[in-house]
Amino acid sequence: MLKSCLAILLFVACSLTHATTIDVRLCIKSGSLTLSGGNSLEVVTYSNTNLFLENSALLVWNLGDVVNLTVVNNDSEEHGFNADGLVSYSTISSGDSSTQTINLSNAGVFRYNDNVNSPFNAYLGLSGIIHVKDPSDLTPYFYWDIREIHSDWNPILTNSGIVNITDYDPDFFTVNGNHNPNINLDTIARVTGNVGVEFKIVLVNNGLSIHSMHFHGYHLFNIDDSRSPAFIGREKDTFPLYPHEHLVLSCTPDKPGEYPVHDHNLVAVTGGQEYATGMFLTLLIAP
Ligand SMILES: [Cu+2]
Repeated sequence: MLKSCLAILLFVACSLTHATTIDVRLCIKSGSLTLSGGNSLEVVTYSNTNLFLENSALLVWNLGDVVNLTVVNNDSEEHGFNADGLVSYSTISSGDSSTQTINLSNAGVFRYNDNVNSPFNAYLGLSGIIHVKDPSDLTPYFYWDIREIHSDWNPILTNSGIVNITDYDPDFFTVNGNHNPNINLDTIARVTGNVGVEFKIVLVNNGLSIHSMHFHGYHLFNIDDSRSPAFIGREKDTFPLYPHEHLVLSCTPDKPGEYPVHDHNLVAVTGGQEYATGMFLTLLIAP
């Protein structure tokens, strides 16, 4: 009998000389993701609470800390856990768990995912964002975990069925498991700020398609790009993001206003063929 998973959320101030050790428990659970137009689909996610999460947990840890990460598999299939450059687990059987200790010696963004049955388990929701943050960085951060869903696939994949990657034709497009207009209620995603005050956005593409996020109103700087260091430093208003890659953008707004951000591939602004219930949100900048 597995004991229920505990929500462990620690905000710890740390100095460079005193590493803090934190215990984090991620539980693999399946459940229902609410989509636009009253639709819903079964997904599988990593939850850091005792509840099912519609989108895998955002993990923000401090540089220098030590994380004891326990992954509990409450699903009926075997799963794994992998974050390139950080940690990799061997397969975890249904009902089993596995713990590893991670020394956070490098700041940065890491995509985590279930590398079992790749890329389908990660597609089903078993993928997310780890941000190892330098505690001296006090910039407000926002996080966009972007992905698509091919609604025909989920009932097949969650019942151990097989799909053909060449049939991929996604019809729902989400940010943090959410969509326009509800996404603007997600304080992790929805940028709110002030003129002259820098903010940063971490973007991770946990889907299987390329997305290209287009910002109205402002130019942003690419300050971290997993695809190529050659892209870092560019100032632009549209940023392509390839599957399983990440970007970090910086912006210091020069004017107040509410400006849209959306995927320039306009099919991704839809949900169930309805416009504009996909990847569309706004930046709200006060004077
Ligand atoms: Cu536009």
